[in-house]
Amino acid sequence: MSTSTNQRINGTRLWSTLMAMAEIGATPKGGVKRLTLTEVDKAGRQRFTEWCEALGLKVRVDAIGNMFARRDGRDPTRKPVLLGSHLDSQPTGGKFDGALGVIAGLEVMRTLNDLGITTEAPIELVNWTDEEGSRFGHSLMGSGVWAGVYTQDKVYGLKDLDGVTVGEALDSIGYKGEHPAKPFPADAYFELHIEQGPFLEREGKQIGIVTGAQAQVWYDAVITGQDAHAGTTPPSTRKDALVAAARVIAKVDEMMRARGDDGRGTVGRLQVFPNSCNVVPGEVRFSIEFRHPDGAEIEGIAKSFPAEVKALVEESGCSLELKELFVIAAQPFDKECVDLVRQAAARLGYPAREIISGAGHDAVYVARLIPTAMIFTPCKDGLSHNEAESILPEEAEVGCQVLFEAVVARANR
Ligand code: HGY
Ligand code: MN
Ligand code: MN
Ligand code: MN
Repeated sequence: MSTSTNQRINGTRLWSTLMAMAEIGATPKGGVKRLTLTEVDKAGRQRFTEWCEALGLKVRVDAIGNMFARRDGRDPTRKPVLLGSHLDSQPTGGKFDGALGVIAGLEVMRTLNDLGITTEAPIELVNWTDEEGSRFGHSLMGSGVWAGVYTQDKVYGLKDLDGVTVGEALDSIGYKGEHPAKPFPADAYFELHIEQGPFLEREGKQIGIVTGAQAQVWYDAVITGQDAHAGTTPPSTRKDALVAAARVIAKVDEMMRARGDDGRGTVGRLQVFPNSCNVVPGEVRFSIEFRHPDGAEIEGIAKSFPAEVKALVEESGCSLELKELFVIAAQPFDKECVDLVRQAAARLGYPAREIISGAGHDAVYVARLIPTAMIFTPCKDGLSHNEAESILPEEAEVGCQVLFEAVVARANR
């Protein structure tokens, strides 16, 4: 039984639930701060659990805090179709990055209940732990452990800037679940997400048929120079770690621009020590990340960048420790699942276009194990990882309707 287009999700309910989630960690500038594994994240998780259990979904939590809310199907031997995203946010995040995919998944479950539909295969709604990576420095953490990219022990030991480990944080909010954080048999995964870029809005498209995601490499850098008196230390004897870092930052920007419109190079986090006005900084710790749709570009950077940047830092009389945190290969999504998204958008008459994701998503790691596809909706001015992130209620509704059609078609095939 495939879904006919008269089975409509409830856009008003979807929007009010999105706004209810946005109240958890709401910031004065209209965004959210739901940093992973904090009390605010816990509040979002608890609200999510209440909503799922009110629908009769069975919620389980794995050892890394990933949450799975299961709706049984007619045939218990069928592998579940997964859908979802993440509820954690950036420190100055928007209301919709991640939350749209989780709350739209909830709306799919609510609509199936309203219509009294039991799909052939079970369906599981997922809230992945720490997609953003902004607290512990590893993005796609929960899906990465589930997909076997990271070991649970390695992730438990990751520390935030206050020295709190992931393991401690999971314990502190009571979300170190008893289920093993590893893959279980699943049929497919669908993730609805805002595009976080300008192309759908610019071209007047309502749906992005996401065919894959670009490659990335992330580094942690520590430059060591020498603390010195700002007034008495002449240029010839300075070992200024911040000047050396500035040269590295300029090089990252130059490497990005050398790759044209597809180039991406960012230093997003930087700490200066001792961070005192009249001390030449002796140490700087910062993040570096590069991305590109062509995996070979990232492989090239990963090969050549460490030696080039080491020489640059040494010219400033400082030393560099550069730690490659991870490389994410360019990830194509599953053709059959992508076609389900394409057919749903066409059936519903929504203008759509194929697109490669510039952002990383949990779907990137999940796609390594099971057939996966993503659905994008436009967002205003392509802005995200910014409190001003915004979408229209009808954009959320259109994305959710396509998600509903694709998931139900897959679960009933
Ligand atoms: O960085 C990313 O792409 C993700 O949105 N955290
Ligand atoms: Mn996201
Ligand atoms: Mn994000
Ligand atoms: Mn993301």
